[in-house]
Amino acid sequence: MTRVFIGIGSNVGDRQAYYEQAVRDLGMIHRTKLVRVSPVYETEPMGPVPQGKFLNAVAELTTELTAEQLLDKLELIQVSAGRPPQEQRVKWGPRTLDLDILLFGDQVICTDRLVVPHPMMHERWFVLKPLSDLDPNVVHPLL
Ligand code: A4P
Ligand code: MG
Repeated sequence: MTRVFIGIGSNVGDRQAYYEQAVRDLGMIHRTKLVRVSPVYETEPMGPVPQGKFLNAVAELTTELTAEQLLDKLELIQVSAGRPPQEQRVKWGPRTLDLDILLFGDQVICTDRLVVPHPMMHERWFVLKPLSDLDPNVVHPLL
């Protein structure tokens, strides 16, 4: 079993509904258990693209899946929330639902598809605050 933290973000449409559906969907992933979710925060958009405010939260899971298998499930959940498939997206642009693997146990992964820990998590209040709500003693495996 691997302990995993997933970043949840939404800044398009009914953000609260996308968030709630994401939590339900995360709870239904095969060989995976949803442990708990952080409070939800409304946050100012970060990055180069002008866009609306986000709702952000972090979910804690335990899973028997590999990180790549879990990423496949997250991709399905995002598309079912109306997000266009990967090749049609604007990098850093607005999104109905974004699910990022922040931490996957203490694994360090760097492939074409997957970078874990998520590259900028340690600079982002909208990640660090909900993550520390869940567990203030979490340790970043690299920093
Ligand atoms: N990918 C690589 N590593 C990971 C990982 N650890 N978790 C790949 C999930 N996916 C990962 O992701 C593009 C590809 O990244 C995926 O297909 C996967 O193979 P994406 O979600 O389609 O693209 P993106 O979200 O635009 O890119 P990225 O790099 O995830 O952007 P971020 O870092 O999520 O930034 N401001 C606020 N306040 N709140 C936010 O949530 N989010 C962003 C997006 C910008 N500003 C924000 C927020
Ligand atoms: Mg993303």
